[in-house]
Amino acid sequence: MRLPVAAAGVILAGTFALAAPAQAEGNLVVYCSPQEEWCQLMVNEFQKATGINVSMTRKSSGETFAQIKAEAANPKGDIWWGGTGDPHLQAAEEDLTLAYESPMLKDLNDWAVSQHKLAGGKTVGIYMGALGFGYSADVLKEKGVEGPKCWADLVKPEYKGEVQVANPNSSGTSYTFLATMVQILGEEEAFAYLKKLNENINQYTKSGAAPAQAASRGETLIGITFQHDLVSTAVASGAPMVVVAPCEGTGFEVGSMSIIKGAPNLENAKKWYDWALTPEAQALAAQANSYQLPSNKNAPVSEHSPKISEIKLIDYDFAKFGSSDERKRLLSRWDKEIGAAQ
Ligand code: S7P
Repeated sequence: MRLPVAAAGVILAGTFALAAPAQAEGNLVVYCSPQEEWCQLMVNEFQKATGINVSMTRKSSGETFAQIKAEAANPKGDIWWGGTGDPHLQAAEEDLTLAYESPMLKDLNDWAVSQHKLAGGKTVGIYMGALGFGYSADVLKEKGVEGPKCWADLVKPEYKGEVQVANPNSSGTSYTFLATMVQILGEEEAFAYLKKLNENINQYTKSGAAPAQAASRGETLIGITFQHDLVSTAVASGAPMVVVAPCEGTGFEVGSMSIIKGAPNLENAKKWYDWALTPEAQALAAQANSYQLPSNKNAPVSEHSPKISEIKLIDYDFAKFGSSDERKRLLSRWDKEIGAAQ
């Protein structure tokens, strides 16, 4: 998919107005894992709608999981909003988050409710997005190489030093990539592939979306990220990004939300949870240049959102790859065999 950048430059205006209560209604601490711009807009609109004073920290999915775990004896956060579903499932299994039945559940797509059921009610899907990779058509032309179409292409010698992806310890995107390759190729072949790919990698970044931004600036030819992050980059930078849905098929995330066990402001965490599942709150994504598929069936889908029905998705096994043992084991194998070779 090649983005019509001129058309993509228009960011949707707000489609609703939230009531603005006058008085302060207590506090809420949000740990936020999507892009900063979206986190900030959510916080501002929630504060306006409820009068609750929000303090927000933005960190990648793996980093947020590690923080919640480190704080378990004395929780400081109330709600973890966004980030890939696997570490939310791990948090549920490790009893770091709380079960909650929102009245909004009935309005959600099946894939969002499945996540809730899988975690015994301790997490819920808020958006969905497919993994892929992308490059700038201008940079490709300068380099004089063919554009890759498949995961298998990324290990070709012509892309030596030209591929960027995040570190799967900090980044949910990169863990999704690791789990996707294991599911497509089988574990042994996947690690052989990752070792070969390592020869073409110029940097393992901390944040999952960073390789898309680097590709738009020509700092790397290819960035492996979620496809919606490549779209956001194209819209923000105007670079002629080519978004690739890999020919073998690809994995996807169910971006999730969880209430932290021991939340100091539990009632306000539930208010955020219910509000974040409304069509109005989910419509804020496009205003913040974020193009995941929303989980509420009545939320608008941006014209810039990658068309999930046209992407060959694998049957991603969230129960297995979101389980504590499997995530720890795969990350530790990645550290030994790939990270250590850096
Ligand atoms: O940019 C949006 C997004 O890709 O960020 C979330 C997630 O935290 C990925 O970032 P990291 O790889 O840095 O953890 C995704 O859930 C979301 O779609």
